[in-house]
Order: sequence, then structure tokens, then C-alpha cells
Amino acid sequence: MLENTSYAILPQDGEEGKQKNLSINHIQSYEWDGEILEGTLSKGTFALYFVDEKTVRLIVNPFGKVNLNPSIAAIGDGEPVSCVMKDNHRELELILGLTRIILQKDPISIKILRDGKVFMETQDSFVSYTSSKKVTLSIKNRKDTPVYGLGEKTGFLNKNGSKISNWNTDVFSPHNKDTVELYQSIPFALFHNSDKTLGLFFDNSFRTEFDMQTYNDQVAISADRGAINSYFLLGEDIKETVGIYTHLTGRTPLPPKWSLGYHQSRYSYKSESEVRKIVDLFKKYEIPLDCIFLDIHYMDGYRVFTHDLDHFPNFEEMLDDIQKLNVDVVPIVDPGVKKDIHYPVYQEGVKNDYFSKYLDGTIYHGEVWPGQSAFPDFFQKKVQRWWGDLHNFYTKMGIRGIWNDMNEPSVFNESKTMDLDVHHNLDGHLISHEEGHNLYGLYMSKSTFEGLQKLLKNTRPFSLTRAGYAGVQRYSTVWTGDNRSHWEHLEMSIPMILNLGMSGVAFTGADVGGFASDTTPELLIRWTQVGAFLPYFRNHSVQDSIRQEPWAFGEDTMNSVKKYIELRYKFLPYFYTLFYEAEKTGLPIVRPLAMEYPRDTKTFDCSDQFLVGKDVLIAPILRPGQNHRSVYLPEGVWYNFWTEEHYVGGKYYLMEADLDTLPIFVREGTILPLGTSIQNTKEKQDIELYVYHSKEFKMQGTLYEDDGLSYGYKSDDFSLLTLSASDKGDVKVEQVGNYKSNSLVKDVRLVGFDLEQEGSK
Ligand code: MIG
Repeated sequence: MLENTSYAILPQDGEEGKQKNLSINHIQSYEWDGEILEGTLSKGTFALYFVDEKTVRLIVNPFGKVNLNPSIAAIGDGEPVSCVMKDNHRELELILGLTRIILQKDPISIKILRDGKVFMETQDSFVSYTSSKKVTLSIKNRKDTPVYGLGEKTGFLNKNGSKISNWNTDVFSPHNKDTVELYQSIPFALFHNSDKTLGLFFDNSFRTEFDMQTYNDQVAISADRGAINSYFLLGEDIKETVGIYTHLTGRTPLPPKWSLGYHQSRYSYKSESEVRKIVDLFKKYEIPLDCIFLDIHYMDGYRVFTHDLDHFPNFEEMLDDIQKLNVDVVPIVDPGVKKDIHYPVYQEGVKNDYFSKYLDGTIYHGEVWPGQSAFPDFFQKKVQRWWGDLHNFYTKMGIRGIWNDMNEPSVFNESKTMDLDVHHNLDGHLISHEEGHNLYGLYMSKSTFEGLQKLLKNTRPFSLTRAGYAGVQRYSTVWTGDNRSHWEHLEMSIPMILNLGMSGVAFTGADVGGFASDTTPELLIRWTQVGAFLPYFRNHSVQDSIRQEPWAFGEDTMNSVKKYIELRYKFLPYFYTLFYEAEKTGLPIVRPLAMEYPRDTKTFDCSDQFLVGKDVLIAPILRPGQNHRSVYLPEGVWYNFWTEEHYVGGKYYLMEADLDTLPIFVREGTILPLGTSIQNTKEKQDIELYVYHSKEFKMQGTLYEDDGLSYGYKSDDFSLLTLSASDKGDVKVEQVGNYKSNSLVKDVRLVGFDLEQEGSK
């Protein structure tokens, strides 16, 4: 019909119609106040300052004034520090301690050096923009520099050579290398060299892209809109740079111990009797369990903060009984609030103006599980408080953990999300959903976590989220969404989780066994082996898929799965100590080899092995039918955890691993605190110390303990033991903190002490 109107001759976008990339070429003027350098450019404005000696912030806004306010992510960007500024005629120079920033005026370029090393260098005229207000920052980079971080992404560990974009998306399928945009957006990359690691945090919440593919000698980082708002972090190695990044964006708080145990889930356990039955079977088979999940079917018509009366008539009693068995129950809470005039949560939201709206004030409604639903505007403090307080519904029944899903936010329509012209009220100013989209999950996590904290008082909450942005680690554990029961997804979960860890998120996991599609006994065993050594350990699967609880495939499979759930509990004292350290340092629980061996180029592309802390190396089997694999052991001596054989590192070995065996190696000189067998974390667990002999290094370890539950540890109610061993294997213990542990060191096991004279393998 349109053919007969002017539409027939609508403008064709030929070559000339394509948007041009225009560059900013020089600095026009500047002002210096002793801390912040601000000025005008041939187009737009800029600001440059030191957050501290190793953190530099650069803002360039081609379209207006720079906004100096740090985002919700950059909580560590406090008062700018004063530094020395020199105008060397053609260049401006900022100096703080060992760091120098050289800003060439015309054409504009920038170089950051520390201790003589060049950390970051741009080409001339390194910022460009288009008429649609896309902005791009280009920095020099070599093709052979490994790039890590960038949050939750598919593919292997090293992202150099690819394009990584960020737009929080609910992707049920597929998750493959070309599926770049998943649930989380963390625009932070590490450019690693053997003598330094540059961190680049591009703190812009619009859709962003890191193009490490198109150019041979540079990386182009762009945002659909907004300003170039970048932080350059200057660390000696990956660990230091991750430390600086988590100082800037916050660290993973010490979780309650029960969240580190084994969790069982399914979409969904649909009735009280089914939930009870699952818990009973764990008890019957004596398989350790700390938590069971309630997916969307527990609700009344998918209304959050309710329960279904038909299938969960005695909800409270059920929770009570399960909690008495030392099992926590975590329900799901989605953001969509059902449009139902009889539903109090919807009523309150409308009356008090809590929902996300269009500019004209109309509430946005979108289709999700409950049907037409409204979406809380979590950006507003009053909405955060309201939502937080609503959790009283759960906490009054003893619930201490909440699972947030669908918070990309996911909506059942073509764009998969809210209309982009919906607005959010961020501290009094309106931002479009285009700007708020990637932040929505983070603000929901904040509301959930802070609400639980307030309600639970001195008890540490657990919150699990699917969506997030940089800084999400401060509030929630992240699971990697809807993977499938494919070997490829087991394999991919490792680099995904390692990169999440280098992006500041220490507490992460993937659905063990695979969420969608049908698992197999072999895959379930191998996946449980890996899951037992990743920070978050939950088995979860979709409705209609084959059952994948530990007993689903008969006794042999169950025994093997059980063995690895038990092994997780054995390693719990080591894990808990690592979580304590993560809160202090920001370092992830699981690490790529490159993190601990930053100068060993053989580790740079290693995506199929990982370290738990620095002392335990896991080399899982990731393919069906295989019972051998090549394992790279870095320098030093390593002990096979099972056989206690030792190997000299710095080379590859072919290791055998039958279906019941996960290859685990322990670094020489480690004192590994392991626990005695327990059925859940609420039981008393005694300690066994495994001392791995070393001629080269001091033998040492640490063991952190507290009540596992409260915030008492913040005021001295903790115990940090520093362990050391002599050549003869006598262990010395020094304690900091006042916590009186009731667990005993039951046993000291010396490994490799008799091998001293023998030659190594
Ligand atoms: O669109 O709540 O990723 O873990 O079981 C599906 C049902 C919604 C997606 C989550 C999955 C969860 C499922 N949810």
C-alpha cells in the first residue's frame, strides 16, 4: 500500500549516507586546579585525573560537558589526588609518584607510563564520534597481547582477536562462540604482558563493544552513546591489576558458609511433597546438601512475594521442617510484578510511583511469566527500600537467600527487553532504558542484598543473580544462566568463570549437569567433578529434561557423583579461607594459570585447567569417553592429590583419569587444610592438614574460621591461622583473631617427605 505514497521514494542510504567516523583532533584550552585537568577540545570537552597512583581516569565527551560523578560501579573513585602538572608547551604532563601521563595537545594523544614502562599509548586523535553519537576510544595494542576479563563471555580465555560487545540479554539458546551478549556486562579488560598488566575499565552503561579484531595494532572501544569514561589501571601483573580494579568497583563479601556447600535445584520442584522428597532422598543416600531451590512454580500465578495455595498449602511448615534438617531453601524472585489490581505488590507500586515509566508518565508493561507485568524502577532509592522490605515475606519464614532471575530485564517480545524509551529515575535525573538497561540487574541485586541485610540483621545474606554490570560482586553471586547438557558447555564454563573472576566477580558457577537438554551419566559425573571445584556449586535443570539429581542414573553414577560432592565438603576449609581472602584482596577463588604464573607464556592460552587459590591445580576431563589428558604443570614440583606421586613442572604430562577420577595436583610447599566428612556446613567439621614437602620453598598455609554466618568476624570474632612446617614436618600454628573454633586439627598428613632422596619423575 505504501508504494503509491512518498514512501516509494524514501531516501536510500548509499555510501554517502553512511555515518562518518569523525575525530577529535586537538586540545583548545584547559584549566588546572591542582587535581583535575579539564578542558575543551576541537569538539567537546575532557577531564583527566589520578584516582590514585595506579588508577587514572579519562573522560572525553564530544557532545557536551564531562560528568565527573563516578557511576554506581566506581565506588572507589573518591576524592581525586593532587599531583604535579607541567605545561611543556606541546604537551601537558601529570606526575604522581612513579606514574606519568603525557598528553599531547595537537594532534591530541595520550601516553601513560609507570616506572619507565609504557602501560598505555594511543594514536594521534584517538577519540572519534558519529552523528548518531556513538563514541570510540582507540588505544595501541599488539595482536600477541593476551586480553582477559570482559565478564561472562563465551569462547576461550584469551579474547584478543575477537569483538566483544555488552548488552544484557536473556539467551536460552544458543550459547556458542558467536553468542557474545549474554546476561552480564562488564566492560573491563586486562591487557597482559610479561612485565605489566594494563586494566581498562570503560565505564559506560550503554551498549559497548571492544573490537580487538579489526585492527592489527589497536583496540577500538566504543559505546552507542554517552561519553568515553575510562579508567586505566596500572598493575605489575594480573593479580595486582585485579586488586586495583576491585578496589575501584568493590569486592565479593564473605558469604555465609552454607552458600559454599552443595545446592540442588530444578525448574521446578513443583509441590511441597516433591521438595520434601528430594531432601529426604539426600538424607537417605547420605549425600551432603546445604540448599534446595524453589523455582517459579512455588508462587501464586507467578506473583513474587506469594506462594501457591494448591501445591504449597503448608509453605511455612515445609520450610520449617527442611530448615530443621539443616537445609536452606532459596526461592526465585523475578523483577516483573503481575498487573493485577487485586495484588498488593502491584497496587503499592502503582500508587507510590515505583514502576519504570515512559516520559509521558505511563507505566511500562511487558509480558513475562505472570502475563502483563510492571518493572520496578530499582534506580530509585525509595524503590530499593520498598523492594528490600518486601523480602520480609521470606525472611520471617527463615529464608536467608534469594535468587534473582530475568533481570536483564528479560521481556517476551522481539527486542527481548523493555522499550528503549522507557525511563529510569537515577538520583533525580532521568535516563533512558538504553542507558539503564545494562544497569538494571545490578540495581536489582543491590535492592535484594541490602534488603536482606537489613532484615537479617547480623546474618550474612546470600543472593544469586543472572544479570549484572561491573560491581555486581558487591551484592550477588553470579551463575552463568541457561547452559545445556553439552560437553562443549562444560568446557566453556571454565574460561567463562575464569574471566568473570578476573572481572572482579569471585563467587560464580554454572548449572552443574547442564540446564537445558538431557544430561548423561558420564557428563553428570564429569560436570560434578568440575562444579565441586568452582566457587558456586549448584545442580540445576529445566522442566522436561531428564532428571539429574545425583541418584537419577542408578547406584554407580550416584556413588561417583556423591564422591565429588563429599570432596567439595572436604575442601571446604580451603575454599572458605579463599573467600575470606577474596573479600580482602578482590582476587578470585579460581584462577587461570596465567594469574599465578604471569611470565610463563605457556599459561597464557590455557582454558582447560585452573587453579583453586594458588596451590591446587585442576585438570578436568572435558570430553566423553576419555580417560587421559595432557596436563601442563607450571614450574616447581606438583603432587598428584590421589596417588601422591610427584612431578617436576614446566612441562606437559599425559595423565590418566578414569571416570571416577578428577586430576588434582597440589603445589609443593602447600599446607592444605581439609575437613572431615560432614553432611552439611552446619555440622561441626574437624581439620586435617596435608603438608606437601618442598626443598625449595617454605612450607606454609592458612586457615580461616568463624561462625560461618554472622558479621561477628568484622569485629575480631574470627580466627586466622598461619601454618608453617619444618623440614621434619613439625607444624607451627600462629593465630590472629579471637574466634574460639570448636573444630580440632585431627591429623597431620605428610606428603613427599620420604621422597627427598629419590629422583623426581
Ligand atoms: O525463561 O525460572 O535461567 O535457571 O530455571 C526461563 C525458570 C526463566 C531462566 C533461568 C533458569 C530458570 C528459569 N528461568
